[in-house]
Amino acid sequence: MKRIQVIDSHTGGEPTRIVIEGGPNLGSGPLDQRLARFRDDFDDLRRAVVNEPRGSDVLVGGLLCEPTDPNCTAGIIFFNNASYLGMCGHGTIGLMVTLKHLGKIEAGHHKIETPIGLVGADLDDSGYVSVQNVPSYRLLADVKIEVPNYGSVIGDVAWGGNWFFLVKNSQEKLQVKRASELTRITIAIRDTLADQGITGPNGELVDHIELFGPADQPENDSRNFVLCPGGAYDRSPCGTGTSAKLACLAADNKLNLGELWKQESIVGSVFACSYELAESDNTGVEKIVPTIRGQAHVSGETTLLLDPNDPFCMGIPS
Ligand code: PYC
Repeated sequence: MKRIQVIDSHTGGEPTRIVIEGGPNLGSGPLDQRLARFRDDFDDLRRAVVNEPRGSDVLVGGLLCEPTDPNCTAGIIFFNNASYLGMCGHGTIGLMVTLKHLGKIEAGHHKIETPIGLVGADLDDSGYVSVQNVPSYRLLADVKIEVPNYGSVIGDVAWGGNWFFLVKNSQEKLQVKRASELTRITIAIRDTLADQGITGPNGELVDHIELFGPADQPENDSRNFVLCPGGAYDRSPCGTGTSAKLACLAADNKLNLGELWKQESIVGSVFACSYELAESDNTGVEKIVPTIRGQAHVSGETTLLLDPNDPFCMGIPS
């Protein structure tokens, strides 16, 4: 019987499961190489941790890794029911609160290694975390697509640590009771983008779709609905999705440097965000460094049992 120790938390309603013991041995190379090894040699463990019957489509997993850089507090590889994530904002907030819960860190500034680069994370005594995400940018503006049985949709393609399509002309009411309908619509948008070959610069699938509408609460700037790659919707405002949103707002001169943007999720949780300009990386593309601030709560300490006699030991493929 294999045992995997995990800590569960949620960030604004969106769950994170951090594997702290019993995960695959991926060696000590750079995290992008360790992610490739996870995918190639241990993908069944990804499913075992996050898929049903132990997990659910909503759950984001994170494998806690030794960082290669001794100045980093931790390394992390995020994954979900479909695949692996470059970065995860709500998951990084969950990771920090998890490490605090385990007594491994104190409040203060920390650097975290991810497969797509370093991120910063400031943990408060109050349990709030401000994540300084990877440089984010808008790739394409005002892309118009015809979505079968739905109509014309206009949006931007942007990177915030994952690839997003941010719909600009949605009139959909963003209510949690409409989650099934919003999921159906955003899956149709995602499929149309793929059919039309609208991708990231190296053919990456634009696999996260965001709808925006007016905030419910007057102190917030916007409400969103975010479709994740495996078909679930993000209960939090989505850290990487809000980073992509900030990149679009900055590109349109609709949000100034350092100005606060309060993004509300479909369940009403909020990330308070702002951006700075990123250092030039010689690509000729202006990028921003978003800061995403939110709160997570630890919700479980669990040992997962992987019984080889269980026909669904390695999870139900989704
Ligand atoms: O917070 O970045 C995020 C995220 C990505 C997928 C689910 N949450």
